[in-house]
Amino acid sequence: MTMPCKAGTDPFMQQNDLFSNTTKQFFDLGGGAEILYWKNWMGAEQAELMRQLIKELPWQQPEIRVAGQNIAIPRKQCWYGDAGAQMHYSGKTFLPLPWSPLLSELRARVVRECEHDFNSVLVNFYRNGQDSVGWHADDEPELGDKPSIASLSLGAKRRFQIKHKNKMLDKTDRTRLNFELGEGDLLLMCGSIQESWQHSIPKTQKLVGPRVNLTFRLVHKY
Ligand SMILES: O=C(O)CCC(=O)C(=O)O
Ligand SMILES: [Mn+2]
Repeated sequence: MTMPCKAGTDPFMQQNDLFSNTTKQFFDLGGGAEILYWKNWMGAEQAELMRQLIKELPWQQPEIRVAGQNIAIPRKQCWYGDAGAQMHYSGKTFLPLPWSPLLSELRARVVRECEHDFNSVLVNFYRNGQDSVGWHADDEPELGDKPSIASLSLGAKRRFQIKHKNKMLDKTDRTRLNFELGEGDLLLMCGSIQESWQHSIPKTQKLVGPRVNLTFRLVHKY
């Protein structure tokens, strides 16, 4: 069953909250692929939250196998979740760390806002412009059909690019979108987006500060 970003969301709605800087926008990418985007979802507290996460999380830089070689991923990361919410990618299994009070509270806030359930979070730490994540879709089998994934970005703004998997379609403007994500922005990907689109955070030569991104996911246990 296709799970829309939010039942009854008007595709053209743009809603400004008078009491905060948050702006909410809905993007219908066609074919059932959807994005909900809350710019400035989190206020000034986001900077302190990022500092705390950078200081307290047990960051790792795992190696993955690319073209027959072991290569360290170009960023640091941690995986937290309910017991059994394991992730597999690039031939590796990642066991979740148990929720810390801070991450657990953050999950509750994201679940409430997105109206979707999440039992795990992948936390990525981009130290500078040379850290990145290549083109990919979050389409691991344990995420099930049409997974909803909520992405919270703290710290420096970085370009989040999305493109259609169909290379012919990708040649037209309509099938590429960029978001500058950081400083407390929240973005929810849902519907068929992981089937037909890919996303990435490219490296940049610009001098950029640290950024922490948290992608909340619902892992189906086997
Ligand atoms: O850092 C981001 O905004 C994206 C991270 C991402 O795509 C992932 O962890 O799968
Ligand atoms: Mn991703």
